Amino acid sequence: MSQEELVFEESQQGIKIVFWGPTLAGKTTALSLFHAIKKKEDPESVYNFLKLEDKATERTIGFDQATFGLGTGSKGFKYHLFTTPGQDRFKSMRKIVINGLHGMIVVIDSEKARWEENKVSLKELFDILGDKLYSREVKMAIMLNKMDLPVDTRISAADVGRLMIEAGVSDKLRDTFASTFEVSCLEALNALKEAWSRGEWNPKNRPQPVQRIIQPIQMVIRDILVSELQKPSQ
Ligand SMILES: Nc1nc2c(ncn2[C@@H]2O[C@H](COP(=O)(O)OP(=O)(O)O)[C@@H](O)[C@H]2O)c(=O)[nH]1
Ligand SMILES: [Mg+2]
Repeated sequence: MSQEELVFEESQQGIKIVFWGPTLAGKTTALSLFHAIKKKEDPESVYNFLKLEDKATERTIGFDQATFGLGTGSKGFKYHLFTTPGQDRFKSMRKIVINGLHGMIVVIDSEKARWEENKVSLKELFDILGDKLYSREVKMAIMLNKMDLPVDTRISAADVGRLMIEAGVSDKLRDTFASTFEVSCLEALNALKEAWSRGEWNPKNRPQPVQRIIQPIQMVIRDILVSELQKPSQ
């Protein structure tokens, strides 16, 4: 099956959410974390997880894709999470991956040195999908990753508005910039490992860094479901 057919087929049922961002921003790590948590808490809700990377270099060679069920033992509703490959040469694949999406997690690399890469990535996103993001047909959350970096080498949520404006994004989405989720996949991974090695895990009281990764994803899922429910039935 070609990648195009796979992406198309997987998104036929349920909802589709895509992680977008420059290469090495942490998209694959965030999706892997989400997958690990679901597998721990509710293994029946995990359908599949496909990570396309070169094992030797750990570099992405395509997109990642994972499918989950909403609620346990549910017959029907599935949600599909995809990541886009960030490298220049994957521009056409990115367009294929975002085809038919309902929601978007925009991953920004908080490292100051990555400001330009973040800008280029945002510009491309809004060139392709700006109308649907402004009209909120596609739901969106912003994940500002790598907040574990030393303060003087990284930006914070307060800088995201400026980054967006520099990338040519209209401030129509000002409230979305303002609700940027500051996360650290690295801290989440450490917290997860530590809790699991102690044999302690309570889904109702997850470690803070882990909860921060889950929140934007849950928010986008909720926003999509609310708007799907409000649509007149066809
Ligand atoms: N310091 C730090 N590094 C991270 C964090 N999240 C991911 N990384 C690292 O950044 C690199 C790229 O991550 P990856 O998930 O493959 O990025 P992708 O290209 O966006 O899929 C890897 O070496 C990760 O270990 C984080 O929160 N903090
Ligand atoms: Mg990746």
